[in-house]
Amino acid sequence: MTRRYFADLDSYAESDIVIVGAGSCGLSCAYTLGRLRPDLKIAIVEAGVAPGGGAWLGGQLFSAMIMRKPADVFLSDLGVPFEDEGDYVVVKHAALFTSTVLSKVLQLPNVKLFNATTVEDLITRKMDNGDVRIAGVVTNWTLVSMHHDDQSCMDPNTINAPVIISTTGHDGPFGAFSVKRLVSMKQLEQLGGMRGLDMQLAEDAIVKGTREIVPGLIVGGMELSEVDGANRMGPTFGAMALSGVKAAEEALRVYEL
Ligand code: AHZ
Repeated sequence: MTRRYFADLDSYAESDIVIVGAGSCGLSCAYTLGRLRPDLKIAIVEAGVAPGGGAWLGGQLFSAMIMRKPADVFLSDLGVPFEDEGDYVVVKHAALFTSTVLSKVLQLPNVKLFNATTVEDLITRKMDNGDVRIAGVVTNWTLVSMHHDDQSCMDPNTINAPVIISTTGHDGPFGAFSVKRLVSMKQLEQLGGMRGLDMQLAEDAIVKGTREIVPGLIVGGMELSEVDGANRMGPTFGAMALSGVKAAEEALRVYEL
């Protein structure tokens, strides 16, 4: 186990793409990218021990998962059964979605999930025009990250990659990590701040808004609502899957991978 883990850490220290956060958006992104491009080395860094983020349960602690169309296309591709309710579809238990996308992602030979690992910082490089680009992530085991206040200088690790896709969810104890860091490193003036729940507006805003925010960093899922001041959508997950697909497509397009 030790040899394999450290061989992976060594191999993925230089990755093609790093996805930060293994919630519904990050996992959908990894599934899309990993299958489209088996030649790319993709690292997923997830702070939690259990990958899946907020998607293990449907909204409000109920079990079913609602996905508005056209996310049904993604479910069909994934092989997750659903009931068709017209404008939206229902997966009978959210854990069916999360466990299926996880099992598919984890079987991809070019994807490595580093769970219980937190992204603590972003690596920056100065470009020829003087602007900054994001060129990697600084990581630490989550238990170590949680003790920076009472143990000094526990050195972190790094993963270099030309493309970082951040999907760390909306602000909270862990969330919106990369975009908050962009503000404190003066690469973004300020965050828009996630707005109240509006299902109609929220999903379109997140999918359409999924994009490169600063050179080297694409943001998707609910983390984006903190940048754009978009509404939250509450217990629907279609936009998370489709934002993940869009983040994957953006990565391949912007970086001509
Ligand atoms: O543990 C976090 C979660 O699994 C992980 N994460 C956060 N900060 C991290 C860091 N390093 C590594 N610094 C980190 N991992 O990111 C994952 C985010 O998953 P999520 O399910 O919260 O985000 P998502 O955007 O994929 O899906 C959000 C779904 C919605 S919508 C909504 C609402 O409208 O109220 N609420 C949720 C949870």
